Amino acid sequence: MAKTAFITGVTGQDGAYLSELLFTKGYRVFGGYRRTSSPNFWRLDELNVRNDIELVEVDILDTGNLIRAFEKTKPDEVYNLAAQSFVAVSFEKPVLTGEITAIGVTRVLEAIRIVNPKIKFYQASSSEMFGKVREIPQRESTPFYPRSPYATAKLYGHWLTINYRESYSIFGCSGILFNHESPLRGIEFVTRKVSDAVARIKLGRQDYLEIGNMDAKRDWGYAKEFVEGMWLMLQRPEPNDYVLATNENHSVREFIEHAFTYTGISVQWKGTGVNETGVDSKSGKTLVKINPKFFRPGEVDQLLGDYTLAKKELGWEPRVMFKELVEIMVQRDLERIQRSS
Ligand code: NAP
Ligand code: F7E
Repeated sequence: MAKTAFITGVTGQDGAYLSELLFTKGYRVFGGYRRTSSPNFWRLDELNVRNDIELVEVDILDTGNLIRAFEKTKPDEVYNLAAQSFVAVSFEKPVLTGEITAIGVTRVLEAIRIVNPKIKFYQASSSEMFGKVREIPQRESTPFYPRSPYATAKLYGHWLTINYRESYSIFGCSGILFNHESPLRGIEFVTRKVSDAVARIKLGRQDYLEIGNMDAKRDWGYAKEFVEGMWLMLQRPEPNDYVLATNENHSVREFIEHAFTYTGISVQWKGTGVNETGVDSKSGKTLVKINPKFFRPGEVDQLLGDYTLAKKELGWEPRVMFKELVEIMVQRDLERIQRSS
């Protein structure tokens, strides 16, 4: 019989790709989305999955709401992707971030425990939990050192998943996912902000890009592949926690350089600190400026993941690496912007 999955946060980047993946595996997919005056289904439309998902209004701030949703839909698997996921906003809204990203996990796990403790559970943990990194590269056993209210909230959800596994035998897996990006990434995250701005600059719709700390390094992978790892975790005989990463890291600066290079523009860096600019090496036109408003009170300087365990136990490994990822994103933004003219 076909399996049933419930995805919280189905309107987000990963929710869209995970739905698409689960349909290829014959699942019935219930998608939890929160009520707003104008729900945002653009990602589901881009992947053409909106009509196949059975959409259910669910807010992870409300336990009763979750209990009723699981009672009605009777899922075999729950993927908890809902979160206030933007690190910068977590410094502005630390309490709300805690309510959604940390306590939200308790609400989902309690609903599972009450409705049917045999439901398999995936928790979207994050490489941000490694923060001020204690070892390089980071693996499942690396000690955590969160550097933001977001990372601290994720750490709570991570340990709670382990706690419910040990206390109530709930099949709970925590995926410690390093940054994963795609053309469906929210525009506020640095990769998509850059791919969109570079495409606009190339097409003459924007003059320059304003950016924060260009020296931060991230291990950036492709979201479409990372959701495969989420599903694989729930198919194992025993639950466990896994790092998913590419084991390569690059700076924000490199991301910008390669994005411009892909469009045929070569960037040259001039000046230092907040006065640094990126200029078009042919025309001398300023293309990149630093704006300190994008600096964070606490920064994660570098992340690099070791996915050995996922490769060994799940047979998962990344295929799309840095340069191809940048190109996929810039290309899609060029097409989008051209279409919208
Ligand atoms: P995303 O695009 O920001 O999506 C987050 C989702 O959560 C959206 O659907 C959002 O709904 C929903 N949401 C927020 N508050 C909610 C609430 N109170 N009740 C119900 N739904 C709520 O994030 P993503 O990139 O797909 O990431 C998926 C998950 O993985 C998140 O938990 C994120 O923290 C985690 N994660 C992401 C990465 C990454 O690199 N992408 C890495 C590690 C972990 P709206 O559309 O209504 O805002
Ligand atoms: O920042 C720097 C910024 O916001 C990456 C989330 O999915 O991945 C994501 O968190 C880096 C940081 O992602 C700008 O300071 C410079 O060092 O794209 P980001 P993130 O903070 O790494 C993890 C794994 C998650 O779990 C999160 O949910 O880029 N940066 N200039 C900038 N960042 C942004 N957003 N905007 C800038 O202008």
